[in-house]
Amino acid sequence: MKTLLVATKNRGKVKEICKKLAGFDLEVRSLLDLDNALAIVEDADTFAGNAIKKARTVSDALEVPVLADDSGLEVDALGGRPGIYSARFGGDGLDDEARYLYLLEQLKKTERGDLGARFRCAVAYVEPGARPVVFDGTLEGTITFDARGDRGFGYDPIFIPRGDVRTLAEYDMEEKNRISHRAKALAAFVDFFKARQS
Ligand code: ITT
Repeated sequence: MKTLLVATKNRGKVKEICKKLAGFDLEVRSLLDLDNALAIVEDADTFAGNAIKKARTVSDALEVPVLADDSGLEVDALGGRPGIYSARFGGDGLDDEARYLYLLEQLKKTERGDLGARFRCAVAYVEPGARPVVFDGTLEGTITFDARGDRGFGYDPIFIPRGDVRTLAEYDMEEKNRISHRAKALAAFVDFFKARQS
């Protein structure tokens, strides 16, 4: 069985990616399984750029194929922030709840009624010596001040996918994995991967 290394330390991402790639003849590993502390500098100004940096850094260091995910939440009333800064919004050292509460505080300050938002995900796949391939996914929705749900991770408790009344944190993983930004990007990766193997 082939091993696919995913260049992430985010446990929420690892769970969703493993589930999405289950049934494939692949052993999925993440940076959480390695002792190797690789320094990855995420200084690109797009999701795709950062996903490529993560995948390329790890693939070059370990000389294996690597998948990476860069993702985040864009809030219209905040001019698209936090976007690529989603993991660090409000500063280091905040947990997920403190971070989404910080976002809600920023949103209150704008005094705009616009609650439109979207999750974005770029998945990059890099093989040693090959050019990176990138797949994108988006999930449109709105922000709610009534945070609820205890599944998922990150900003899920304050995000309501378009056409629903539940937050993403009220979805079980299978359901989130059918509609999410990450699921869409991974589905495109799976198509690419399958086509290459046949
Ligand atoms: P790695 O770089 O190790 O993969 P990270 O969490 O730092 O982990 P990113 O730089 O891509 O990853 O930041 C993504 C952030 O966007 C993540 O920490 C969450 O705050 C948010 N996010 C992304 N996808 C999400 C999802 O499906 N649900 C909720 N929040 C999400």
